[in-house]
Amino acid sequence: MLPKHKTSEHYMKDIFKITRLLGRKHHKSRRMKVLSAVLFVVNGLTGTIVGFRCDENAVHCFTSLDIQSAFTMIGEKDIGQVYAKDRKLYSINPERNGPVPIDDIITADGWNQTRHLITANGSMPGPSIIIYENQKITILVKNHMINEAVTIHWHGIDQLGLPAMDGVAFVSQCPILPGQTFNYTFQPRYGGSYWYHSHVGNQRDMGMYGAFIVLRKRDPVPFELQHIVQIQEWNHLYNAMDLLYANVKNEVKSPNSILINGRGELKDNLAPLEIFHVTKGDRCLFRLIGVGSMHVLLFSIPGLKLNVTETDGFEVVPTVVDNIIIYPAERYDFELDLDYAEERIYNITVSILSSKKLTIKPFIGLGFLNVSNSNNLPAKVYEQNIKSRVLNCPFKTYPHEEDIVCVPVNDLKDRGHVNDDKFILQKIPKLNETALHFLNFGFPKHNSSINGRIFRWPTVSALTQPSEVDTDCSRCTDEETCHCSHSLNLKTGSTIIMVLLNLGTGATISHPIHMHGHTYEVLKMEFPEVTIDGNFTFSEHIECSHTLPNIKSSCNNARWRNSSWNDYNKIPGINTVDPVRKDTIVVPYGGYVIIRIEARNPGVWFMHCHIDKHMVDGMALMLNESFEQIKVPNGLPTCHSYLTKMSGELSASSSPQTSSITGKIINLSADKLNRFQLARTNQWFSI
Ligand SMILES: [Cu+2]
Repeated sequence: MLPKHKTSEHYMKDIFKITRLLGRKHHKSRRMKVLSAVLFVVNGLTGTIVGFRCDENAVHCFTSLDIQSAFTMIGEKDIGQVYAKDRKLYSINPERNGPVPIDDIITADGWNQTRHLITANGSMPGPSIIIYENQKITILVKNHMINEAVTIHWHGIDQLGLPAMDGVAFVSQCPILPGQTFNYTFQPRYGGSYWYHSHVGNQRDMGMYGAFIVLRKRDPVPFELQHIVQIQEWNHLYNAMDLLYANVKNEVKSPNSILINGRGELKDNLAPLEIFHVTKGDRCLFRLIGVGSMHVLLFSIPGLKLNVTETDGFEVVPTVVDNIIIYPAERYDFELDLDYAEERIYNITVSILSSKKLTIKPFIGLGFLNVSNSNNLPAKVYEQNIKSRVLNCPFKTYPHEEDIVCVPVNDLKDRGHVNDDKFILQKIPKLNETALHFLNFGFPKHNSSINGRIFRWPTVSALTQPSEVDTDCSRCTDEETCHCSHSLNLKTGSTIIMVLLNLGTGATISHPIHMHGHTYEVLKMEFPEVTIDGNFTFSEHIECSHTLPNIKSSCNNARWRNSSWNDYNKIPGINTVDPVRKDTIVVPYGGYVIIRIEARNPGVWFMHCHIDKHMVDGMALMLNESFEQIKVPNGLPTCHSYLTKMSGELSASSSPQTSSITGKIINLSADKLNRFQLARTNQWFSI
């Protein structure tokens, strides 16, 4: 047992270690503030996310999400407007003495000016939804807003055979209008940490997100010892009008703060923070979810190592690191080995990294880990390591940081728990055919795009009204960009190799690329060479143009420089044995990622950068997969632009406001596939 007096001594060491590792430019007042912050937390602040948990023995569970406006820093009834002080909240109502309960108040960073949010069930994060593998779940999403349409996407769930449940407005469904309710019913097949969020505009940046956890009955850590950690940067401008105004004035500002489970602090305001409780002798699992809008975050618990066991719902060989770099939409599950923990409160820190070279800024995100030790267990001491291991760097070596060892995400290896057949649709036979696609994510000619195609959103649901979508991108050339509803046809049963690249004139920062409807195997990641001074040398494995050097080309039509690599098995460094699977991967600035899927999940699947602004501006496309085999629920509502003719294709009845997937399933014919591809003949779509 450690003598009690060591606790505070070690705590001070911890404070200074954080300062050394993450905040070299930190000044003394910040250190003192962190110390006082912890003292307030000892008084018993806590934070919980109330959610829905499906009974372990249930076959089909039901819950609902009420999408509604909400406001920060306002309590119910006589509480009214509140302000933060000493990690507590107080009402400005003079008749309310003393602190008010914090659980029902959305504090965000405790900024005294109320912000308008869009939430599920009035909380931020929204309620966590927790079910077991292969349980069916029905979630009624009711839109209670008066001004805005909404949809909910279940991020990371592949929606096998149920593409209409994917929740992308104008891709997999018509948006849910004010007053309407949509019935999402689906059956997640494999366990892991997922999340849900709005897929309309930038609503998720306004609070419309929550955790979606799929438990495995064989999971080694009991549910009661699992914790959800949702981290994000917070910007007081993150609503559509403020962002637009800031763009017009060309003054988009850096984030104001960082939130952990919806709680953070603005400068020195001592707003309530999140605290997690663990006990020595227990196993404990943390499900880290990047719910941010655009910034790259560095997560750590200084003094404790993170044993990463999963990413994006995929189990990996446990890998010990000190810090995790997390981009928007990624998930990393880790365990803490509490044998090494002392009985005390540890800081949980989150820093913002600059967008290109990931320069580490002083941490502004703070939460707490309270370790108790009721059985007086001793604490082991880690072997002394001078260098800090950082998971998920988008380069081989960290610029300007000699003490950091980069652990690329493809160093994570398949743990072998998952039978590959779980990931594919058994009903569709596998063909002995492979297609190769190069997709360049960037800003050629300053346009957010994929292969120079700036995504134009359909004005109907592409899944149900394919003939009304113009997918013609022929005005794009090898060097010129264009606007179009970019889609990529994937042949049923074929193997798809995608080279996701970030090269050419539009390569400026790394992008987290998310694919709906699949998780993909990460067969290879190629990073730029970086000198300690921060000079990048881009990969030359890819040829952007026959006539221009890569740095002068838009790189809209890339190919391997060595054509023998068209057979992906011949690419040096390819891993087809134990690759990690992801649904969101960082495509490194100056490099590329090779991924593989099998086209055996028919649907129209969105693929896009998960930096919201990049997606909204056009870095997105639709995967038009096995279209002739797509099944959609009978009676799924359709919608039309006012400029189009009625399609009438699926409208057997007048549009119901509630979809039902209990109706008979109908097949879209091959004829409609052709119309999807040939819809450009419709004059209304010519611009
Ligand atoms: Cu991006």
